[in-house]
Amino acid sequence: MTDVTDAGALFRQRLEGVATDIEAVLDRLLGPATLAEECARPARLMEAMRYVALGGGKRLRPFLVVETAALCGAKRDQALLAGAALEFVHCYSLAHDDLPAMDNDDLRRGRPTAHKKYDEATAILAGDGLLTLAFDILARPETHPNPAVRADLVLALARGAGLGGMVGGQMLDLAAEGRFDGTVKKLGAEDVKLLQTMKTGALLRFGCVAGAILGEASKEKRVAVDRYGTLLGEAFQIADDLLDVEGDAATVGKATGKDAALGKGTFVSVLGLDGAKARLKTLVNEAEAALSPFGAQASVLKMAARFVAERKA
Ligand code: GRG
Repeated sequence: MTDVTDAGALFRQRLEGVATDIEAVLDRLLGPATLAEECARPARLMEAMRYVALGGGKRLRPFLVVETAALCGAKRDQALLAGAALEFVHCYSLAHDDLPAMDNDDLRRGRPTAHKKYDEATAILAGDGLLTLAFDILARPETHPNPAVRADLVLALARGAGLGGMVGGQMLDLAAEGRFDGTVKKLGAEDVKLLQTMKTGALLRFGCVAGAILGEASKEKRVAVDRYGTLLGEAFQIADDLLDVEGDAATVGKATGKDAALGKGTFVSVLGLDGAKARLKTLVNEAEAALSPFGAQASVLKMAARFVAERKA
């Protein structure tokens, strides 16, 4: 049996290690030098992209790429590049989600949101720039020498981030809020699950699958990390919904209490507080069980599932 205390300390150490390493990679990728076929890197746009991408954050998604890559025998440098691509997509989504046309938030990661710090047009373009750069990175030979692996990564990220993934989930969320017809929708448990699987879960799932793609893992291992990522995504969102109800804005780094104020359908609204907490426990256990093909090697990822469920920010 895994020693929870040791695994917890090891998990925190690994997460911090990835956060430090990914920060350096993101910084390098957002440097001022133009690349082949680029004409110029406009200073204000570069600065805003750096503000959005380098301003803190737990770096959980790159951590998932690095850890699953290690389990599947892929190189850490390559995992950090794929992780950087994923983090860029995540950061773009946060900047766009904070815009007045979306959630209209003033605070993100404990700092002014991008449109508050700059202006709306710059925040939109910074997000666009980060999204595009993510696919640029995945297409580079330094991310993986095998073009089929790179194409697989590009496809998987596009599917997770786009119409049938995160962007589609955001659309379902806005529609449920009554943005397009003025009627707040009463969502059932399955509606909330679908919406959140797309909006939040799809990128976390990609983080786990990316490691298996990079490591050209067996079908069994890819299916295992895919399932782990799917369960982790749901756990992450339930924890997020609980933080919105029970969290403290200063610790969470953004406004809380917004879901109830908007009458939004969340895991808490459909399952109740106790039901959501019980579901969270089940998900953590199932996520841990999904990693059984990796045996004891998966102890850090198992702790990651607990961390996601118990996080305070
Ligand atoms: C605008 C295209 C578009 C999509 C927006 C993911 C998303 C869709 C919006 C983010 C809004 C939000 C707060 C969702 C809840 C879950 C979530 C993604 C929380 C933030 O992720 P963390 O906790 O953040 O990993 P850090 O700052 O640690 O990176």
